[in-house]
Amino acid sequence: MGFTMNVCVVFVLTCLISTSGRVRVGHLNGTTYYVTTVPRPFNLTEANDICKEYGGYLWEADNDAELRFVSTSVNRIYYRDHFYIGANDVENEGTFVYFNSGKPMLPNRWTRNNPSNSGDNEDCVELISYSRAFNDVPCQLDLCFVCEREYY
Ligand SMILES: [Ca+2]
Ligand SMILES: [Ca+2]
Repeated sequence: MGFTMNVCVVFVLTCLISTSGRVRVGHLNGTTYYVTTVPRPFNLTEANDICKEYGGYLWEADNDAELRFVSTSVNRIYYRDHFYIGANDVENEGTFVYFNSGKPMLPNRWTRNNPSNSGDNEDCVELISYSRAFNDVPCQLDLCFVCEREYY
């Protein structure tokens, strides 16, 4: 009986993840965070639309508590540690803003020697979860991304 139950639970979870293409990573202060499960080149509009299908938008870290929570949560439940977030400097090189709100990105939370704009081609931003910090990267890397949804 216990064994059968476990198999069912695992099966249901697998189905949910494979059909929706996302994993819920946690919930903090009225917001739920998700990561996608299939790494792919990043298109901000397209990715934000995918987050909208989940009722949210691309993740915008508003403060250190949120950055810490999301980093720790993805480390705990997921085997990837690099994720695109909803920030970019496409419009104005070196000025990073959030895609959905247009607000300035959380300042001074870069990994060492970043933002570097290496190869003059780093206009998207990844979270490096074990560093709890960001790095500017090309938008064409195969990465999953983080969505957030305000919880009702
Ligand atoms: Ca750049
Ligand atoms: Ca960089």
